[in-house]
Amino acid sequence: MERKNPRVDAALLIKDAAKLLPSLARRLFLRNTASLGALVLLTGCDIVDGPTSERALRKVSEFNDWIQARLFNPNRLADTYPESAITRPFRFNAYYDESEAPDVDEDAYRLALDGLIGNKQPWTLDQLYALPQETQITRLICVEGWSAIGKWTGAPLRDFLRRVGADLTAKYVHFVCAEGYSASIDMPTALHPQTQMTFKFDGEVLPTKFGFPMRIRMPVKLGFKNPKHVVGLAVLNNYTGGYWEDRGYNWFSGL
Ligand SMILES: Nc1nc2c(c(=O)[nH]1)N[C@H]1C(S)=C(S)[C@@H](COP(=O)(O)O)O[C@H]1N2
Ligand SMILES: [Mo]
Repeated sequence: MERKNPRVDAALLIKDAAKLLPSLARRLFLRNTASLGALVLLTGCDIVDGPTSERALRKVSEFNDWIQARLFNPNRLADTYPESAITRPFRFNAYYDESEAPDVDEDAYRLALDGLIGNKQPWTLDQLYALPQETQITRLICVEGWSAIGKWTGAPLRDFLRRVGADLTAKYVHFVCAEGYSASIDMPTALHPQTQMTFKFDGEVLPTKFGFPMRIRMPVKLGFKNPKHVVGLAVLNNYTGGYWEDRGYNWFSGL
């Protein structure tokens, strides 16, 4: 939580969170069609018994993803903040303890490319560092109920995707992380101007806990869709899910 100006910040936080959370689609759905009958119709499932009701909920969640992907405005920017708004210390989060963050060897590091990409030559860290870079001060919002404003520097992912000859009409970009985490995003989000291959946090080389040597930072997605320690990137037309996506979080989870 920021301490500078709690009143103003609370208002901004609600605004940011409201944009990120899947509330709009859910509200529309609830207002217009929420009834047991509508749910049965929408999902094609009889939702009385346990396993079927789970399947029905999954269908609703897929419907939510589908609506949200269609509401996504690729030109709308997430809010940016002044240096004074940066949250220090910044919060660490992962499915493991901070001391277990993977130690990636920078000399051995290669970013592996796969799928619908013209030039699949792996990239060394020096090659990645040579890409034109930008800095953003934006808010990371975790689904667990906290958020923090940070400063990240790196190359816009869309520039990288163009450079390697990725098929920009493909549906998904999938990321693989050094310790086994993964996430996949829709192509419009991958091409969003604020979606970044990040090399620096708060002006310094990414510390281990925040994803050394490279993470993907996307202020238009919830925190869990911002993979750290990225070692592989694939451009795909088939849905692959991800670590939390496979455990029930909404796949789209974005603005
Ligand atoms: N490789 C990897 N990336 C990850 C995670 C993880 O467990 N492993 N956790 C995600 C979650 S849930 C959040 S909220 C953010 C936290 O990023 P931070 O440590 O920079 O705050 O990282 C995301 N990226
Ligand atoms: Mo998170």
